[in-house]
Amino acid sequence: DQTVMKDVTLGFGQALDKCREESGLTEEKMEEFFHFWHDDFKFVHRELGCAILCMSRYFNLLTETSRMHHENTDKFIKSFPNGEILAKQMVEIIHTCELRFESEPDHCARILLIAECFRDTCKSINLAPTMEILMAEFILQAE
Ligand code: M21
Repeated sequence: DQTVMKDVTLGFGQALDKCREESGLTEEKMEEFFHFWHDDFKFVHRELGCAILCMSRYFNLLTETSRMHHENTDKFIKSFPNGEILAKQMVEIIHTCELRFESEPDHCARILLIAECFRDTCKSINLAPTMEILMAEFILQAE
C-alpha cells in the first residue's frame, strides 16, 4: 500500500547522504530521494543509477554481480511497519524489471533503467505513494 511504500522510500532515502559524493549525484540532479516518485521526474543522469547502486550496497541489498539480493531485500522491506504486505510484490516487480534490462552491462545505467521501470510499474498499479503523502511526511520530519 502507498503508506508502506512511502516508509520504504524514506528509509531507503536515508542512505542518499552517504552516497552522494561517491556517485557524483549533485543536488541539482536530485535534491531529495522521494522526488523519484514525481510524475515529471526524469531518469536521465547515470549518477542517479550509481547512487541507487551505492544505497543498495549500503543496506546490503545486492549480490556480488550487483543484482538484487532477494532474501535481504525481502527482509529490508519487512523491517518497515506493515512491510510484509508489500515485500513479495516489490521483490517481484524489481526482479521483472531486472530481467528486462539484463543486456545493459553498465551497472549504473542498468539500475537507472530498473528504477524507472519500478517507478512506472508501481504507478500503474497504484502502489506509488502520492506526492501529498510524501510531502506531509517530509514536513513532519523537518519539524
Ligand atoms: C522503495 C523505494 C525506492 C527504491 C528505489 C529504487 C528502486 C530501484 C531498484 C533498483 C534495484 C537494483 C537491482 C539491480 O539489479
